Amino acid sequence: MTLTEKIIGSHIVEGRMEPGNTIAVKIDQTLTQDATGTMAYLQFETMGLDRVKTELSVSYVDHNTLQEDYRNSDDHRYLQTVAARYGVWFSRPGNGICHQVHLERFGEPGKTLLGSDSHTPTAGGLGMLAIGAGGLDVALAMGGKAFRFSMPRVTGVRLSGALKNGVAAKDIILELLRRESVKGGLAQVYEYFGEGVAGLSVPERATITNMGAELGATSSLFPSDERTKEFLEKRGRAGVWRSLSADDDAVFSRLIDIDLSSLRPAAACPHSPDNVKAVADLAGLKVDQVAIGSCTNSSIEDLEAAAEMLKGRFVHPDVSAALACGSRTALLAAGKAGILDEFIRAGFRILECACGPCIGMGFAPKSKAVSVRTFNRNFKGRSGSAEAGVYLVSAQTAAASAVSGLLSDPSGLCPKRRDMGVFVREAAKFADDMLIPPLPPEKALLCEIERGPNIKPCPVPQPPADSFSLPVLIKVGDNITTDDIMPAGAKVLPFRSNIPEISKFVFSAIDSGFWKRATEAGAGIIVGGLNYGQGSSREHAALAPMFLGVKAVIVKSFARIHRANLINYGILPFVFVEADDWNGIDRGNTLEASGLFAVLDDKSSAPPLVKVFNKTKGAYFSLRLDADAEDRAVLRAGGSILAAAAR
Ligand code: MIC
Ligand code: SF4
Repeated sequence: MTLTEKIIGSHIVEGRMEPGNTIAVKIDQTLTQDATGTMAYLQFETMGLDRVKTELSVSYVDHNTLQEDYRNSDDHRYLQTVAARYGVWFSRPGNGICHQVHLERFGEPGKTLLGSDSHTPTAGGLGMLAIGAGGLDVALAMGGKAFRFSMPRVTGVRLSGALKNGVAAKDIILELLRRESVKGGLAQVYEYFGEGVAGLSVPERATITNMGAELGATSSLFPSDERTKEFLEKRGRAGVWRSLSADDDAVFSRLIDIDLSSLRPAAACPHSPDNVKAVADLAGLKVDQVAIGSCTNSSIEDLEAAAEMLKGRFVHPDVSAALACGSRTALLAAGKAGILDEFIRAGFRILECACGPCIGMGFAPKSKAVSVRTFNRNFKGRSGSAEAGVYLVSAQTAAASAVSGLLSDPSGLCPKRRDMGVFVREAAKFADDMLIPPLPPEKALLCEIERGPNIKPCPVPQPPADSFSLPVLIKVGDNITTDDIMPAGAKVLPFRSNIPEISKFVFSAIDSGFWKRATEAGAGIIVGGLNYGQGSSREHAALAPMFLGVKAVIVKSFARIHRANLINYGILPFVFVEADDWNGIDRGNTLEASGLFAVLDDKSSAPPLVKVFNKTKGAYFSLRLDADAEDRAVLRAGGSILAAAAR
């Protein structure tokens, strides 16, 4: 068996482990962050339970930390009090980015983790099956419901050889993105094995599993071995270690070979993580900004690699450079090891331990800037500056570029690495100081939940009608991200717990007329291409369109989490039977269909296709509802909240 099959096999409660089959697995742990967490806990509250039913649930505050007025602070207070009320750990603002802290403090080999953030698979670096989902699915998991998803195919990635000087784990995942593209991993788990694995530390493995999200994968997984044990021991958690790996005769659905010694430093160029080129081929590009951090590359090992490159040098006068550490523990360790001194001395700006620039919460680049970042996403406009181009690189490449002022290949320039063990052990002693543990049940029951005025109830969709005659509100192409649908950044994030307000920003970055058009029409349809809704797990990309009256989304294919979010909020997810039919539809066309109840009520594995009439063009085309029988029952009820209430 593959390791994926072993972990799923030990948690499966429904379905058969055959690729494409819907399965349900027991969830041991959940995580939420503040930008998705408020909605998740509002939904959890409606379930009427006294306490979460997982082994462990953690609420992190790491995204909305600018606090330019009361709104983010109100959300944080809500999150802290709701955590106290329902038996959830609370990670205070400043403690770090959810994925980094979870890896260091809570991750356990062999367990399952569901998180309301697409980079939850970071914990796969520890041999944990970790999956990203919408907030509502995480709320349901906190309530003890098994998580339903399509059994993924398991793609084996065999690593051989060792990385050369200057080449980092980031370059491994960038190589995979170059080969596979942002949709190459749909419906798959990437499982890493082979002699090259032992040479990678857990934080290096976590960089790779983190960016598996950019491949569109369901998850990514490394074995749990001696390096895993070493990682846990340094953090005083050796007790949770167990040895885990695929069997020698495991059968993978596909095999990818990567010879680590053949890799060179790489960069994902604007505006997609799969637009990967060798740094050497881009060398000399003038750099305006450098940012080191994010949940991808901000472990103590990353900071040490960068600091070694900075020794005796200074940030180039034309470059603005910043460090946002992934966790307070890593920052403390960096302080003890003299690494922080090096960053400060070299002229880096020190930001707080949070997502920060990765999601456009400050440190936006200048117009038309070349911004070099150790992050995982470089979608247009995500940095906060629509005209800036973001290059995704390793910490070594970022540091070398910060001092030279030009995109620089660090090959052969990286000094010998120091062992950070003693500093990590020291810092780990303080790891729990910014974590508030769950209260005992009798005390938790007495906790009052605080709700600020910006926290509005989650809107509930209308049950569907049997037919529709609706205008196409927008037509978009392939690989549309949830950042395109529902932008983030400092202006929009404060409204994550206020759907009426946030809905004004739907598609605003790519079509400023959308909100007005949708509001005037009152209801409508979205038409898109391949891999629609890739990227973030934010359910706001379904919730806000639902609030504006979007009844159906018709595309060539969906990204996994977004399709699930659409179903949760009662929006019909259709795919074209003939992809070319996309060409025949224009914005403003009226599309008509009937007999929807018969499709939704059909219990067979493949219900009938839906025939659609394009009234404007006088043409017919066929659609398939991308929903299995249980999804169809949810859609018939008008989404997961109404479906749960009806049970
Ligand atoms: C992201 O990296 O895009 C985010 C912000 O972390 C999102 C979650 C969100 O939109 O709140 C994600 O990756 O799921
Ligand atoms: Fe935060 Fe960026 Fe990681 Fe998302 S990708 S969790 S915004 S650091």
